[in-house]
Amino acid sequence: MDSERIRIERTLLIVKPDGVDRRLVGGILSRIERKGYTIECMKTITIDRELAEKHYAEHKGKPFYDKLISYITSGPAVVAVISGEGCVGGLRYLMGNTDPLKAAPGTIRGDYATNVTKNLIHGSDTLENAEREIALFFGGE
Ligand code: DAT
Ligand code: MG
Repeated sequence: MDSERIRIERTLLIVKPDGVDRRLVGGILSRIERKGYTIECMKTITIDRELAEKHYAEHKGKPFYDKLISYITSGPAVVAVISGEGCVGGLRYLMGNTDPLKAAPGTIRGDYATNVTKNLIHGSDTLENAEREIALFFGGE
């Protein structure tokens, strides 16, 4: 076995408000666990504007920014730290394209969503952002 390939990572998962509202949390977590990843910790919170703006700071000024912030703060979301081998990229692959209409069938967004704003799920895009986002949502816990 090539043990050098095994790199255990951590990433931040958010099941966004429409995922909670549509009762898709269990189905989404089930796919992530079935892949082989571990739910390290998890909570349901309504993300406030200040936290949302920190989380999505890189998108400030973009045409979809206001819609994104009002959507992510619109109701309860489930936030979790996921761990496992290569899970930063691995979770992104399970999620599918940002635009659910371009996401392949078999991916979470491809199977359960149609709208680019209500795209159900967030996963950190780099190791560096994963650590930043985990600190933002779970710092001090
Ligand atoms: P991802 O969530 O796949 O990492 P992103 O970081 O580029 O995508 O964008 C963050 C969120 O912003 C995304 O989940 C949905 C929204 N968004 C991105 N591009 C958009 C667009 N062109 N129109 C509307 N919303 C968009
Ligand atoms: Mg992103």
